[in-house]
Amino acid sequence: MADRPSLILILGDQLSPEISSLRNADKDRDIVLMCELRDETGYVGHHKQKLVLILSAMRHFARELEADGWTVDYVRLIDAGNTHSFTDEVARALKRHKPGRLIVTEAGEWRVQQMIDAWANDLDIEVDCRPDERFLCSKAKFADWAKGRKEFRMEHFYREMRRVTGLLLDGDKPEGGKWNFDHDNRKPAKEDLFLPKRLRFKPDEITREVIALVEKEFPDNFGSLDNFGWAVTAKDAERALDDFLKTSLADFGTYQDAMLSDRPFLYHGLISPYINLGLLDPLAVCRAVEEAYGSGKAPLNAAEGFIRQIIGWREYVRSIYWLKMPDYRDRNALSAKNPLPWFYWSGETDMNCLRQAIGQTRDEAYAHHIQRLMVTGTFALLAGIDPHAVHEWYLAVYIDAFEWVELPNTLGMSQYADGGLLGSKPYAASGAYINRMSNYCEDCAFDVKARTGKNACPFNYLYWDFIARHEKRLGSNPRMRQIYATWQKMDAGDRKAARKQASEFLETLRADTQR
Ligand code: FAD
Ligand code: DLZ
Ligand code: SF4
Repeated sequence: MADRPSLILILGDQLSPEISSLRNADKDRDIVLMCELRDETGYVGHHKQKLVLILSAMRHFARELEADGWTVDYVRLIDAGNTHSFTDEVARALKRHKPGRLIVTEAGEWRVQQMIDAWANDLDIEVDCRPDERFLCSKAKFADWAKGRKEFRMEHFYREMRRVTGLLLDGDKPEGGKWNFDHDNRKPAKEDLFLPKRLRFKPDEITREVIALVEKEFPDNFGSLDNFGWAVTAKDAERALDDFLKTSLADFGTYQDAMLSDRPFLYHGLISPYINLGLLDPLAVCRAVEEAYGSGKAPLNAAEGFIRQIIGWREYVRSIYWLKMPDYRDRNALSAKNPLPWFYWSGETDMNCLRQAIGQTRDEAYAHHIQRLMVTGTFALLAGIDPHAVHEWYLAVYIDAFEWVELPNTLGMSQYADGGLLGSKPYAASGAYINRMSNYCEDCAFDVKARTGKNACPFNYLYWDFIARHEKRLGSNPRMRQIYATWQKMDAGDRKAARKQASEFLETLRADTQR
């Protein structure tokens, strides 16, 4: 067996020379397999920029491996004979190379892992499937942490991760005496705020070739390629990170939740696609942020807030995904059944907040967390949209979307479809929240202060309708008690008017699902 090569399969989101499947391999003997597949480009209608990023980053990574002495068997999307499935491409490669075994790092998505798990039996090959060590918390470690707990709370998990990594610790105490500095964050931003110009990358020859391929093969997919400026190599991803550390980290915390018209990036990192694809290492990113704090370049509220997103939220949602799949995907605790409105694809709506969030999603394949959670997410929650349709939309339209991270964020955090596993109450809010955190309402056809009436902000009456609709389920939630007390105290006529207007609005919305 020792003289036969190993076949090392690298998936499109495992683009790191440190990936566990390459460890202890023999460059002179073993073969790396990478394949561009229609099964993967088509399991949802990915945004065109996402397709370009992944295919171009795969091609660049293959070229880097070859330059480093590896033999790479790279199957392109339009190669003759491409079967377009991982299983069948592995089967074909087994015939070509007659390896002694197949090595692969576990898949990010449950769907792909199911395939890998069947290969030893179906393809009659020894399969060495290795843990994905880019994550700090293994599946087994999380299962241990979760055992016996009545409820999972991210904040407790996050403290554990701070201890494990040693990030922002002063001995065994949290730096600055507190684990969480969110109290200093979440400020709204003003239009005249100075915003740094963010580093974007001009497409090179490989990327231009992929852009032409995507325009030709996926002409009807959502999104525009005009602004494609994402890094497609680890080197450029590092430059993007440095740019963020220099220009934006210091203000990240303060304006983390703010939203401004036509300012899609504000002080955000813009690095999630790179971490998810393997172009940046999450722990190295956090160490760089810690170092920026240590050398006085960023305040603690920014550094702690940023690190929490990565070692806290990112690790936590991935762990929940693996603990609860596959039935997690089918949950629908609030029995939401309405179809996704057409304007989620067209951006054509008079509601300026949604027009802004969806418009920038089309143009940049990016919206920041609060836009995803409190604009497109909250609207879908209030309007009772089927969480599976919402999940498929988020999985398709964002540059960083992979099911392991997108599904818990969408289905759990944003749509409360897991019944409160991820968050202790739904992220339901009226227009007042958006008005406080953005300038969207200034240019809107609707009046954010009006609860009902012709020009009333739809978030307002939909909010009270949501509260009323789910009283049985949510009324006993201690975190919702105050809201239900307000609802009960409201004038009966006002309550009736809000519910009637919501019902009429939702009826119109249902008609706007197919064009
Ligand atoms: P920053 O705001 O600069 O945050 C820094 C980093 O923290 C991010 O790069 C990311 O790696 C991590 N992070 C922050 N929040 C989260 C979170 N809630 N879960 C996991 N990681 C987090 N993130 C994805 O990577 N892929 C997705 O498909 C995705 N889908 C989402 C869907 C919904 C409905 C919501 C509410 C959030 C989703 N997120 C997703 C989380 C978050 O919105 C993005 O990670 C973030 O907007 C990426 O932009 P950034 O790099 O500028 O992040
Ligand atoms: C998302 C994606 C896309 C669009 N295309 C490919 C591809 O052609 N080849 C590939 O190996 N991977 C691709 N991916 C990423 C996979 O879907 C990813 O590995 C799974 O989502 C598992 O995490
Ligand atoms: Fe959105 Fe309502 Fe504000 Fe218009 S008024 S931008 S619909 S929150």
